[in-house]
Amino acid sequence: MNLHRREEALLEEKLQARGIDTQSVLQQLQDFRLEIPSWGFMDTGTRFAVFQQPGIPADLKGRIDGLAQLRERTGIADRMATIHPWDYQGAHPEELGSYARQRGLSIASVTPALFQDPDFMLGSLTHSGENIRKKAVDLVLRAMDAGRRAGASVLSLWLPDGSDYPGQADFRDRKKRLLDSLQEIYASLGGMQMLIEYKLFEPAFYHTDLCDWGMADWFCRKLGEKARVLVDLGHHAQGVNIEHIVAFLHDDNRLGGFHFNNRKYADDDLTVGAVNPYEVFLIFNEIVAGWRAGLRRDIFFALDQSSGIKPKTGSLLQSVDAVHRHLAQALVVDRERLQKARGQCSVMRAEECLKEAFNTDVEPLLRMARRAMGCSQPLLDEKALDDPRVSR
Ligand code: PSV
Ligand code: MN
Repeated sequence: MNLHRREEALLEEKLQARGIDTQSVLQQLQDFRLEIPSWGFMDTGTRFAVFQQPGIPADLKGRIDGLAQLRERTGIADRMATIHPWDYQGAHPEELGSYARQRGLSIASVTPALFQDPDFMLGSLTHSGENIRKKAVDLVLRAMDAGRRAGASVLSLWLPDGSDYPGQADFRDRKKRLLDSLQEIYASLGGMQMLIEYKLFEPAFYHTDLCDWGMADWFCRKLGEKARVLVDLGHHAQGVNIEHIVAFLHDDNRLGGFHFNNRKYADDDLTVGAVNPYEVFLIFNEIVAGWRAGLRRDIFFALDQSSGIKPKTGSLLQSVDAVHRHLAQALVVDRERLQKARGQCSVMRAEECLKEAFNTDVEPLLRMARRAMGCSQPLLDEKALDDPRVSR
């Protein structure tokens, strides 16, 4: 037996002792799918400068080629989150959709970029000017139309709306206007689903119209079943317990999707688990627990990152790997023992159950899952670390 096979057999034995069926874990690792943001392949930076990287794809087709490389190495990254108008300029959405499909990939969601037009400086869907608000609604409808024609089934909304100074905005009026705008958009959804993302601050620094999960959920409930909350890990205040929010929303059928990244201070879109891998594990632990309890499985998992200083494809690979890894760790939690420890009010035993899973080296499981998915390349080899758009 070579070293890899020995490691795999050993882990299988270890899991058996925890009452965990390796085959079922492997199946769940293969069934999992992760969406990649097209903007993860674009140049980015800070508000001080944009750093240009060589060989950045000029259009969505080039970004889809990048996605094909991710799928080849990870098996699970096979769908693209797109942004309108950036990804759709000068292109036929249908053609973009079939370009993806020919490669075994898909365009899964569309987000309207409501944050660049100077007309939206003081608000988009919340703006006090009827014309401007209509312009924002039209932009969302156009994005939705383009996305739908490309095959997307999800309208993912994030608003830059907020104010910078006390007195500037009438909170109540903006709330009403936002509901009106969203209702108009919701009425055109057809078969699509709507995800509503919240964010604590930025670009606005005093108030944000959708600043937390409670507000996002309030709008979703007013709209209807097709609207659910999207949790972006970078969009909370310091120290907020995101896994608690996740469990709370999931339990109520309101958890629609994720934007995975990592924050240290604010929405800095660091690669997943770069600073706090335990948090990602704890989030997946709640999701897996919810799934075991029969809660809905159709959650849209996506990355939301765009590294300014790491090579693009390599850093996306790191994040896909981290997401898959922490899911695997959550799948090997000994839930019976955890339940028992909680029943005994043994804080120590309960915590140790989670730490045991987090400290399990799940690399052999990931390797087996990727092998079964026909991945032909190692996930993070020297080429991926050096990047210049990787390739073999
Ligand atoms: C801005 O914070 C942001 O990263 C949001 O998280 C959106 O998901 C994304 O941009 C695309 O609009
Ligand atoms: Mn996001």
